[in-house]
Formats: sequence, C-alpha cells, structure tokens
Amino acid sequence: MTIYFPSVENQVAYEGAQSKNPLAYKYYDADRVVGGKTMKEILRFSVCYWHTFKGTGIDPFGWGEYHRPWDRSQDPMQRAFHTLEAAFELFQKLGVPYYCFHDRDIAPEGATFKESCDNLEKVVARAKEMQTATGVKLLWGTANLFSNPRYTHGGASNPDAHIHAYGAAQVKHALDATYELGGENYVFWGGREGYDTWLNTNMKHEREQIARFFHMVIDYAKRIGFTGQFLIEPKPKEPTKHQYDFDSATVLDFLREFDLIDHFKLNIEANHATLAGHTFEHELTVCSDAGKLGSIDANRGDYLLGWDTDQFPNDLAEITRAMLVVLKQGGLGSGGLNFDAKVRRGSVDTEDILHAHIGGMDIFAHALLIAQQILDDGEWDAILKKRYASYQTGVGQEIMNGTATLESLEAWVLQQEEPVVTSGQQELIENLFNSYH
Ligand code: XUL
Ligand code: CO
Repeated sequence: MTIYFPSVENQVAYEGAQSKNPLAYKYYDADRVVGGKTMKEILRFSVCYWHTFKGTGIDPFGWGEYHRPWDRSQDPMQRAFHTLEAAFELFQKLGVPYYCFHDRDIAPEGATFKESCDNLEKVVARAKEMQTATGVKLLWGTANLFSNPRYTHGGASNPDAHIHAYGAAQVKHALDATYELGGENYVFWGGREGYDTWLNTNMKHEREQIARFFHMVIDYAKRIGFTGQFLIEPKPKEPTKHQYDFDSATVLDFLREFDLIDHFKLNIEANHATLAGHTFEHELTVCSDAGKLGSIDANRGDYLLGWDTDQFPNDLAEITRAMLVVLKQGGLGSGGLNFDAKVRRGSVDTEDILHAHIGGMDIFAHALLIAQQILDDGEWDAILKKRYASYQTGVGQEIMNGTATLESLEAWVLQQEEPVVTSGQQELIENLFNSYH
C-alpha cells in the first residue's frame, strides 16, 4: 500500500505549547475537556476534499503544479480510488473525525449522466468501507453545479429548464450518496446561482426557480428518509457578480419568503463573510441570533486581495471571537469546522498539507481555550449586560414588555432631564479581550 504522508508515522500527537516539533499539536488535545465537553466534541474538525486532494495550484495566471502522488494514474477511476486512500490516510493521521466532498471531487464525471452516476456509486461504496474501517464520518456532501461548462448560466437558477432539470437529477444522486454515507448535513453553495448582467436576467424568475428546486429537494429527502441538516452557504460574489445568496441576512430573508426557513440552517465561511463586507463574527452572529448557525467553513481571506483566497485560518483574535459565538449558542450541533482552505500555490510539498491543517486545528483549539476563559471570567458578559441594563427597570422594562406607547414615552421624556451619553468603552473592552491568552 502506498504511503502518501510519510512524515507522520501514526498520528499527529499533542505535545503542548512548548513543543518545537512542527508536526505536533501545540493546543489541540482531542480529549481535553473544555466547559464540559472534549475539544474533539466541540470542534468537530473536517477536511475538505476539493482543495486538499483535488486542488492543483491552478490560478488565473498559471496551470496546476502539484502533481500529487495520488493523482497520477491515466485512469480517472483509479485516480479516484488512490485519492480516497490518500484522503483516509490524512484523516487518520490528523485525527479529524469528519470530511466533506462535492460529488465531482470524489468521483470523475463520465461521458454521460448515467456514467457519472455509476462512477459516483462505485466510489461511494469504497468510501463507505473506509469509513467503517476507520470511524471517520461524513460531515456533509454537496453537488458541484458550477464547474462543468453546462452550468455557465447557473444550476437551479438556469434560464434553460433542461439544465435546471440536469442539476436536479445531479443533486438527487449527490443526496443519495450523502445518505448512503451517513452524512450529517447536506450543503448548497450557490456556485453560479447569480448573474452578471441585469440586461439578460429575470431575477424574480431565477430566485423562484431556486426556491422550487429546494422544495423538490426537501420532498425527496423526506421520501428517502434523509434526516440530515440542510445548509446554505452564503457568498456575495465570485464566480458571478451578483450571487443570490449574498450574505446571512439575504439568505434568511429568502428562506422566509419562500417558506423554507424550517428546513435549513446556514454554513458560514469566513472568507465569504469578509467578501460581503462583514466580519466573520458578524455573519456568525446574524445566524446564531436567528437560531440558524449550522456549520462553519473555516478559512480566511487576505486584507489586500479582493477575492476568495481560502487561506487556512491563523488569526487568533478573529477565531476567538468566532468561538465565543459558537460557545454561546452551545456548539454547532450536527455541524462542524470544515477547513474549506487551500495551501498556497507555492506550497508544493504534500507535507505542506499537514502543516496547514495542524496550524488550523491549533488556532481553533487555542481560541476555544481563550473563549472559554472569557466566558468563565464573566467580565466581558458583565460589561455587555451593564450596557443594556436600563431595559431591566422602569421605562426600559415597559419598552421591553410592550406596554409602552409613543404617548407614554413622550410623557416620560417630558419629565426627564436631557439624557447623558455613557461611554461605549471600546478601548477598555479591546484591552480586556487582549488580556486573555
Ligand atoms: C466556494 C465554496 C465551496 C463550498 C461548497 O467558495 O466555499 O467550496 O464550500 O460548494
Ligand atoms: Co465553502
């Protein structure tokens, strides 16, 4: 059997923050209990198939350069099986409990739709055996309705009913595959569900088509008994200029408009949040406040680049704020932290994949420890509580319980002095936040 990641013999070990071993965890200690649960249970890490195993380093100015050892056979199905072996070797060596895929990542597209479906079925059968043998589970599956040129003008939103139907048929099989593999969620990222010019687009029609598509999916899931969580992953732009799933607020509004809200949660990706002009924690909070934060695509963008760079997360302060949102809502339920991230084009060694994941897992584990400390300490919570304390008594309480009217508030204001502005204490809170390590 080929060994694809020889620099780790068995499994990456936890050696503690003082360790100088680059192939050891400094913070991720799977069985360490934090706030009543183990790190493994809280963080629910997942490796993504597309960047980590199918990524070639291609960019708009240059072709692929990685030539991964699992991706060399002339036969596409052989390549798929070799990739599966490499994938499960990495999952086990990292000690991650989950993985994610698009249908076309794990199995090659055939010459016909039927052949593509047969290919998928064959690879899924092998993946199932490997899941059973290793205990690694599927966090979510999804269908790629954006890479093949047939989807140039969209999948579900396509102006051509034939292509909408093709996308529906493809999702049917991707959902079957996810169900067969015990996937705990199923994701929709609207790859080319958007438009480039208003001049050729009936936006109302396209949004309604997407909604009809989702209703068909929900009906089908019910028929086959798939009980996993459906997730939508917002993104504002790229590949299209106007993606319909711009951000969390837009997606929540869409779900409410089309009577889909009870069937979906959201999968929030850090780099998509920043592309939308939001922070990661803003997008997480919008979802969490609506009871809809289902899962996370863990990555980051670059402050100087305006596209989806999908880098591995490494900003401790940003991830700490994200973990505060996750902990405050009591975890991610059936969701997880999926590294939808890729090594840089110049990181050509397979070992770079290990360093990337080790770093990503460590930054989340470290952030988890700090976030739990902030919550246990209670000072930050107390500051927030104090800021809104005027709603607990008197006129504030009347506003809260709905007994206040414009007239009653006018009468009250007339009896008061001019209100005094109190400090928002931003600098004090920033210093407090930075005092936790
Ligand atoms: C693209 C992206 C996707 C989804 C799954 O920006 O994030 O890989 O996560 O389709
Ligand atoms: Co993603």
